[in-house]
Amino acid sequence: MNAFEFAQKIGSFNEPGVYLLGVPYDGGCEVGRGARFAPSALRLYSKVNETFSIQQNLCLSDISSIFDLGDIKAAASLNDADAYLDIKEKFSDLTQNFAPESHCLITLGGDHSIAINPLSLYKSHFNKLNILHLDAHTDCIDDYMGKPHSNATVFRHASKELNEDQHIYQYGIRAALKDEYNYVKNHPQIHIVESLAGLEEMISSNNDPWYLSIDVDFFDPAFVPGTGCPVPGGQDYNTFLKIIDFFSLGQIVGADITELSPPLDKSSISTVFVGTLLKELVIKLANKGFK
Ligand SMILES: [Mn+2]
Repeated sequence: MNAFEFAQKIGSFNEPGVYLLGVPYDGGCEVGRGARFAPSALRLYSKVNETFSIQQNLCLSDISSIFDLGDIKAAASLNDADAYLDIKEKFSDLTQNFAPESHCLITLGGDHSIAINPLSLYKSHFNKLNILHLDAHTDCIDDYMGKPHSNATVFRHASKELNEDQHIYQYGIRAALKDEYNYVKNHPQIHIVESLAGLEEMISSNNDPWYLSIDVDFFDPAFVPGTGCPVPGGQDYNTFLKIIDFFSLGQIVGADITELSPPLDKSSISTVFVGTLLKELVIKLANKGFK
């Protein structure tokens, strides 16, 4: 496995810093698979992408505290349901030494079902937590096509384990089933944010830690066609830059990026888009300094 060009290979949580972890699993995806190839495509793209961020005036190569944990893989012989559980167990083992004051984890899918692992980890470590979910979908279906653990159900599961000081804010939502949408609207701790100005207000007025969960179909298919469930009417790259700029340093404590599907990305533009987004996010999270 190639490591990210800008990261040091590492086997476990140790030194303070930002940690990248690939989860090449797309068994939670019923249509448009291929997200299992995203971690390796993003690592490969990091070899050619510029390491300097003009927006943040900082260079990845000047930051020493970025680590690549490699990938968590399920055994190839397992069916989807068993592979999902195998990954859950391996993620739990790997994060035994995760310390929220010293470590920041960015998990790279895979389909969005894998996000249940970092979401559970962060919910267990942060009594007060805001989860910003950027997605075209609410991912709150109860049981999708007979599959309880899929990319369409992950936030339904996550929403069941929230304490009263943990909230989910969803932005970019533009596709849902009626029942799913009603569930979200009636859940006291899931909030659909309607505008960018509203999101800015929400973030600037809430200093509790934020976790960022990104499905790349948040973006318009014109920009990111390489994803399993594209929905028209999405956001653009500059909106993402504005969103991360709403956060003060240290306010984002972890993130996941899911649903990039390289086999559906014929021109590679989606990998370029997500690889560049990842660079900005890593710089933003690493810039706070670690002790
Ligand atoms: Mn989605």
